[in-house]
Amino acid sequence: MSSFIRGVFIVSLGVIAVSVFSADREVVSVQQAWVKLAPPGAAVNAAYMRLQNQSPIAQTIIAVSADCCSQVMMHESRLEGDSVVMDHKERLEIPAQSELVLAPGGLHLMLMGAHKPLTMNDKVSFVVEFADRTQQIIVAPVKLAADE
Ligand SMILES: [Cu+2]
Repeated sequence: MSSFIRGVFIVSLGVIAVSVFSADREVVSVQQAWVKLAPPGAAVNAAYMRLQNQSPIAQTIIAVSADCCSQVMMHESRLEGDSVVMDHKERLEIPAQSELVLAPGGLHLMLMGAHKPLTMNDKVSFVVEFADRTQQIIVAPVKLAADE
């Protein structure tokens, strides 16, 4: 219960901050954002997207929150022997004038502690916080697979 309350509190703060800062930030454009529909009973969901940085300086994501869930972590999947393991990332860097791809089998956002199970076509609203303290909202639908 306490973690649920903390999650709501953080999201509220995020919304207030975004209304102040959103005009500053058109540096990163986001394409093909989606949240993978999880099997019934799953405790977590994963989100994927392409982040394009048109600016001449690298952009670094230091934290992400979402309205659906008490916590969002930045992860990278990799093979270790026959099993897939996930490394926790403290930050995600989008190189200058380049892009960072979050896709199944690699980098992803891990959504923990959903307030209710996510279902097809739900929209998840993320608040992404960058190292320069600006924030950006990303909205992603829940789907079975990425668009082709
Ligand atoms: Cu993960």
